[in-house]
Amino acid sequence: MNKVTPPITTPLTQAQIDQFHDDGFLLIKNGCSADLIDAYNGHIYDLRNMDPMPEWAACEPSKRYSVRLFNPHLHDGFAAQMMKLPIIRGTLAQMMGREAVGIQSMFFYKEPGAPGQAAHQDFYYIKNDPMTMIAAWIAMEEHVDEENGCLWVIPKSHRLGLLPHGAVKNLDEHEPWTDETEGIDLTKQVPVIMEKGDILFFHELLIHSSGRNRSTDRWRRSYVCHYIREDATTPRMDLQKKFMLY
Ligand SMILES: O=C(O)CCC(=O)C(=O)O
Repeated sequence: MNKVTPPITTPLTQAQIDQFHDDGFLLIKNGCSADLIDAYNGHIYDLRNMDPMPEWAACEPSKRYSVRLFNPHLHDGFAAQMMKLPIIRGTLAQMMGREAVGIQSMFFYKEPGAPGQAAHQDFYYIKNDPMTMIAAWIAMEEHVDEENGCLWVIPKSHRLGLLPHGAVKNLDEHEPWTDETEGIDLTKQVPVIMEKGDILFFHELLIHSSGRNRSTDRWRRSYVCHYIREDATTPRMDLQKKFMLY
């Protein structure tokens, strides 16, 4: 018997779809319930708190809550389910005009003091064809703001095309091992203040960054997944597995 495709939701109004294409990002308030976020946070904490840590999640024990967990959805059922939230599936299909598939996930703990990410465009790191990639960034804290290292974006910068990237300049704020977009006016960045369960969708060419977590007692956890249209491909060998969202 043929498998029936589960019905898909249409969470966005036409005005929201237009806003996403116009600005390069769209914030959905309360996209995920707080108790689901709490359960996922607890689960992810337990993974890195294990001794020994599972091989796929392992890092230097002193850095267990500063180093991001990379691609947990490939190893962990809870992480895979969080990549497939129905609101994300429906939103992406409306933005892309067709079903999306997940290709990458990252869980950021960003404990107090942890550095942020220098300004960049995701397409610089993850080429894909046709260019359809969108990120869904889920806030996993009560408050995500300038102090604990929220995301900053340059509205409409996705219209600039792919810009050159070079060495990170401000090592006080940002991890040194990434690259930074060059030749842009960073004063145009605006902070995206979020609350637990809010989901920010953003275009692969949107310039975005985050600062160091300068709070003394607040983490800045987030779960970020990257999606491409179901018919698109990426040459990245580590991201070949396409995760259906149903
Ligand atoms: O969450 C952050 O601090 C940065 C995330 C980011 O740059 C990304 O997902 O591409």
